Amino acid sequence: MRTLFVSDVHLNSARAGIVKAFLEFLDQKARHADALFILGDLFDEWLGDDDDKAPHPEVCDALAALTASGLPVSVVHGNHDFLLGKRFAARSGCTLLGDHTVIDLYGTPALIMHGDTLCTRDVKYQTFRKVTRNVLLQKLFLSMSLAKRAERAASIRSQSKQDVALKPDDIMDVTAEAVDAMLRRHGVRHLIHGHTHRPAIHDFVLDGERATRIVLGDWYEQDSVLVWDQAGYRLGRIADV
Ligand code: LP5
Ligand code: MN
Repeated sequence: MRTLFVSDVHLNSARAGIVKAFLEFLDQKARHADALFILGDLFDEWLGDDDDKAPHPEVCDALAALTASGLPVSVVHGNHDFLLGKRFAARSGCTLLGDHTVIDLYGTPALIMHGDTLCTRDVKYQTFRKVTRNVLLQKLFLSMSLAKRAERAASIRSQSKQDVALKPDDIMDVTAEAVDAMLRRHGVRHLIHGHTHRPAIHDFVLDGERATRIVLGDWYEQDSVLVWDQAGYRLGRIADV
């Protein structure tokens, strides 16, 4: 009886080792869980549900096999794969969640999200996010050929890379104000997210109550996973859980 969380796997054909590790995770550890939550950036690039470049078909098939076996898999959009849509959901059997969702973890309510909306000091990113989450602009983008979309995405990525190199590190982390406001708004004291690639468990006090923010790491080197069961939670690497 346990629920698993992963985030920022960033699957990409250039990272064969990570693809292999993730497929093994789906086929082994995940099979014995109650539920799996993928908190964004599962794919390093997803240019629409017709984006069938490797390793997308293989990963969708593995997710489909897992969900067909009865395991509920929920997926949150990340800033790299926010175009995951209905066809992906139908094909993989995964449930696409909204940006911020409260779930029940064996009696403890917890708010889950990708985490990018908490980085409120990264004003340039937040503007970029607003534009790219506009439904009409997304429709326009998706109406272009896949080749054209890939071209546009490459230029956005290169601009983003240049910007990230110049941004001070702390700007790209969450702000305490955004975290507090989010917990208050949803009336919970547990938050689980990824995005910042800074795995940690932060315990603090909010309005006189104990609160916890659990940050999942990425899969570049860490294959970070959070396990939650009736006894509590553990944040570690696949081999440890
Ligand atoms: O990638 P990472 O983790 O290093 O950096 C992120 C933020 N960057 C991004 C961009 C992604 O890397 C690439 C997304 C490609 C999407 C392709 C599909 C496009 C669909 C369009 C549909 C309408 O998320 C980075 C953060 C960092 O995390 C830390 O949180 O700082 O944010 C940026 O770098 C944003 C830049 O500062 C601004 C980018 C400007 C790009 C200009 C093009 C705008 C045109 C958009 C309209 C189509
Ligand atoms: Mn991200």
